[in-house]
Amino acid sequence: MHTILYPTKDKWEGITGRPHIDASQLCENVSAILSEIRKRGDEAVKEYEEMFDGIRPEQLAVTEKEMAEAERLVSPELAEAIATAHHNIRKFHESQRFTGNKVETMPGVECWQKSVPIEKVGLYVPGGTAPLFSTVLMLATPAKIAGCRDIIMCTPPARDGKINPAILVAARIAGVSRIYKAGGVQAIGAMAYGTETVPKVYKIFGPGNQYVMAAKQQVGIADVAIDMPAGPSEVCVVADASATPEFIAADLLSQAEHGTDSQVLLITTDRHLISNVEKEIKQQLENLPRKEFAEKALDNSKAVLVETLDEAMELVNAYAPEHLIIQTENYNETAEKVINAGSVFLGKYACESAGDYASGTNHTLPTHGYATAYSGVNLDSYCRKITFQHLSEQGVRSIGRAVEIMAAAEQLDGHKNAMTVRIEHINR
Ligand code: HSO
Ligand code: ZN
Repeated sequence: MHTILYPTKDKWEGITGRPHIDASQLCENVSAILSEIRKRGDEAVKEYEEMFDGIRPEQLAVTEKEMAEAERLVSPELAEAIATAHHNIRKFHESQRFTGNKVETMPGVECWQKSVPIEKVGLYVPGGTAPLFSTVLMLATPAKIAGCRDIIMCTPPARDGKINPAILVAARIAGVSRIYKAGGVQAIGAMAYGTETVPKVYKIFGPGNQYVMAAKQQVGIADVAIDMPAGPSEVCVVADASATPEFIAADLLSQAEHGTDSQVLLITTDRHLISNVEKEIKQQLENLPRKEFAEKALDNSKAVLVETLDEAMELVNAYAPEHLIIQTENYNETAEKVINAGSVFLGKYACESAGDYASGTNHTLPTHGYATAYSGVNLDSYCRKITFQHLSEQGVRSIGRAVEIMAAAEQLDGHKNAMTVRIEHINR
């Protein structure tokens, strides 16, 4: 970790900036693959599977037999842990249900919103160095609660043609309707356009590498909605002298082990804490199987010493971290200053892992500074708010004149007339 002591504000950009992702070369490759999927459907998906995942799936859809086999392969202990996590994720996302009120804006003019689920959603779950079946729960559980009719999922098979059994078990528990063996750009294309086997969806969710992201962005222009843009995962820890270095080191490492491009930032008011955390990191790294990833990520990470917690929080808000852990004596007070963050963890016991897996909050969150404008995935991500209105005769009397005058001023006589014929009707 690089230590930065009392940086002045003109140095902040160097701390908050993310590495620039050059997507131009990548975009061409991605759009070439997408257009093949659009043209040739299943056949193209299978070809790219063979090219990129080293296996040509005989059929894309996961069978009932494969689901049953997965259930046998997952240990009862793991199945129970998944059930615990699912219980909490469901409980928290159920509490997000929307109840719209009818509002009478003027006598006889009633307006209201109704939350209606998106009928067809597509979830993407990456394979990669560690198959993250927890992401299945995070994406599918709220989709099910929202009432989405078709919840499909794409995930790449391993070289033996199989999908990690925990991914399949999590999908079953969370209520995924259909699973397909496809990864990368080809999976995104299949869900965006539809193929003979994979149905077209209206919105695509889920993380992925740069190619998956680029694909989501491209299909997101005209073909489907997407959850959010994304970059590498990141955590920011704010701590004062009351914090426990052992916990902070563990939190930073838990993020760093995700991948070499993970972002880790420690902001503190206590100079000693930095060296103590560094000592702890060294020790804990020794026993970390994913040490190599973590070390590389830490090479690009920073520990920043600031004067006050207010200044710390200003820097946090400028950075807009995906995850923010606050380990200060008065963490509730510190937390009141949060403006830009994806998900916030308070006190010394709320580690990011709690939210990554089992507390109930969602772990699909805005990265790369998008926390300035985006929320993480939640129940609303799977719904649209449709507005309704009703006007009585009295309602026409209430706003009819205003509508006529505004329409005339916009020189839209057709608009004006739609109200005028009604005013005349009720005056007849
Ligand atoms: N920290 C990741 C989610 C995750 N961690 C899944 C472990 N498994 C992004 O929020
Ligand atoms: Zn994680």
